Amino acid sequence: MSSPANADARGFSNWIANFRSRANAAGISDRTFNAAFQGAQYLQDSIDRDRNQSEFVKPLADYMATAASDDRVRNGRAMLQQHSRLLSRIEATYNVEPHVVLAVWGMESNYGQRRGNTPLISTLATLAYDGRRGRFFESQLIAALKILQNGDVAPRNMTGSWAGAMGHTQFIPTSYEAYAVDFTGDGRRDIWADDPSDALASTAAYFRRFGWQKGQPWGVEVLLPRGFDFSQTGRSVTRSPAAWAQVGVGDVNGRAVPNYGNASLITPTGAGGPAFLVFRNFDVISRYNNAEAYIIGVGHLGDRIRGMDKLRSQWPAGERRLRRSERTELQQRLTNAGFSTGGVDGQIGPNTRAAIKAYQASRGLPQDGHPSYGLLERLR
Ligand SMILES: [Ca+2]
Repeated sequence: MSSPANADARGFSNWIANFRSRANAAGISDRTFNAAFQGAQYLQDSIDRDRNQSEFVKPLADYMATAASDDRVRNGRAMLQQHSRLLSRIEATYNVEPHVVLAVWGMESNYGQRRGNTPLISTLATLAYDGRRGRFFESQLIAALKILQNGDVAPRNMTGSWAGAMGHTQFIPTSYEAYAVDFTGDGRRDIWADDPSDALASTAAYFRRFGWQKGQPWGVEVLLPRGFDFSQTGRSVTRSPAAWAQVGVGDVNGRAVPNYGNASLITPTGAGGPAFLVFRNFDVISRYNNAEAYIIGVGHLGDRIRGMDKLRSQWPAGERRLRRSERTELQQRLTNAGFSTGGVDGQIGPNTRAAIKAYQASRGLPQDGHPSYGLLERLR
């Protein structure tokens, strides 16, 4: 009898043979296809990691300690010196400041040290074959084949993460297709090379495309007055900084936040922990990765690189985020208790936050709308 692993490998070969006609239909030549799939392998590791990804529940305190560690800030400042000419040219071209580009670079690959060395075609083909998110990964695989066909990179140099993110700033192939640029002028958009020029310019191009506002912050840390009404928090409420100042929301020095446009007040760990007024550039970073922790990580790392202080408030220690099964349970229990979350899908969106706030109001709790473990226990 063959082992499950062998069965997977055999199924994988069959899948590649069937995929060829779909690739051809998308404009991929047999020549490109053969070169790309030479030596392609089924990568069990990518499957294992993909299945575990949704269980990423590290406390925000730990996540942020890594995202903007002293080492990463120091290295970012060194990179600012080392690549100052390149970063100035990128800023002049795309209106995105050096510290922003550096923060993405630092978060995505630790300034190019972890670009990912897994063969990309094998990774994407494995994840497309596996099927959990097969359609998504097949579209990424087609885009990757187009990149090879275009001659931007040789098959042996086309590597990436276990999930198919590529190069210094971890573009997925469809984003590369749409936004990568050739900043060095050699005719190739090479985000894999040791030289980070094309990768960093591509990131700036991406940010500009989604509306980056040069000279504006992503967000500003604020302090909240005693007895603050937390029902005003969350992305669904926007006001001018002056209006926020009227309800006692000011920066860490007690001053009104300058008018950078309308802002929402977010409290990522609920009533206990840092609070931020966030602006349009927060949304721009979210187009790169929509996880709130990631957006704040990039924003804060950039601020540190450009010389700003650490956050004034501490992230609460040890409060882990809810697993998917727990988020689903929370939604079910809220709905059962008469606070409809507008569906039970494990995704914490505006409807779930509104339901949490309504539940908190009914129990006399601070209405921070935060899906904490304590809240789940209270509902059990
Ligand atoms: Ca180039």
